[in-house]
Amino acid sequence: MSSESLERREAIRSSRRARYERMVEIRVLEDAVRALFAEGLVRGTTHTCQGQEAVSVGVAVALRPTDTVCCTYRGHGAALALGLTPLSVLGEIMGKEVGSIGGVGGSMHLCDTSVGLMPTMAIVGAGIPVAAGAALTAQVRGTDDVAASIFGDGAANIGAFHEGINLAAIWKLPVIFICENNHYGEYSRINLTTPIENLADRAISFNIPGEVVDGQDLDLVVDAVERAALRARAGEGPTLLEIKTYRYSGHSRSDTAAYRPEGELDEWLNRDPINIFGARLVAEGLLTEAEIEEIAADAQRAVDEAAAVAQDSPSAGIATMFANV
Ligand SMILES: Cc1ncc(C[n+]2csc(CCOP(=O)(O)OP(=O)(O)O)c2C)c(N)n1
Ligand SMILES: [Mg+2]
Repeated sequence: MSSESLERREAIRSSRRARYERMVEIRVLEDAVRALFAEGLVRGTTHTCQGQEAVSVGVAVALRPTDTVCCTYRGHGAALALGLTPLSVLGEIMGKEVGSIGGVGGSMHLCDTSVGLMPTMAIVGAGIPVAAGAALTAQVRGTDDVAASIFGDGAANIGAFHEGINLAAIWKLPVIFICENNHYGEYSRINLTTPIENLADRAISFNIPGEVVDGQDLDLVVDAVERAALRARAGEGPTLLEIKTYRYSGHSRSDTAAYRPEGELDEWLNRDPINIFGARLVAEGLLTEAEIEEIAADAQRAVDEAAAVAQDSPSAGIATMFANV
């Protein structure tokens, strides 16, 4: 699994077409997760990231596999982008032995350290101090690796956000704080919970750079994360990136997101990250319209196949539960 994850990671680092394919794969897999959940094949709860694919892929392109990434329970996209296969992700989500950690973690705890993915976390903001810790490791060991924490807009109102960033700023830790602002924390729109327009402005209070990034444009996400990584590798300390995006689905499970203002979803669908990047690759002569169709069909086939294999695989047994204790 590890070498396959690394190969998949290398693919998006070196090829723009592969970046497009990976975003499509994420979209198709997330749609499949919702369907599998509805069929009762995913237990507990699950949080999907349709609409936010450019953030996941952008971060994975800009970082190296030796860098550390912490992310949230909405982490299927980040895991696929970093290199995990559809089978290891779907297997984990379905609680199967073929999953990335043998099915004991499920949807909210994907992990593959061969590509730098720490166990994803269900506690809002929890990855922020952990990423600062991973960055401290790199600093103490004298490597030029960096750490990144991907967290939501809601996490910017959590104590760990302030503690983690403050510590990283004062010690100039090589870490990138990536706030994936999808405009909602559970069922509340950001304007109802947060009194400022741009969360990146909070960087001022830590005396670090803060930048608002258009999360619907993959190339802009890659550029911003690359710049922050360069800064961190050069010993200049952390950066706060606020990547503005939108989650097309509800918060979790069967949430239909009826609380959204009318027309808001359509506005964001008009700037879909997959369509924007696909059109750019067509304009660059790297893709044809026919290939766009083929890529969608191939992704659907691969995800359906992975789902079928996962479904036929054994569930995590009692022994697995104690294996890493
Ligand atoms: C410390 C903590 N408080 C509350 C919760 C319940 N909770 C789960 S998800 C969530 C919303 C977080 O929103 P955001 O950070 O914007 O991430 P998103 O779900 O939009 O990706 C909350 C409040 C939690 N898991 N952890
Ligand atoms: Mg949010």
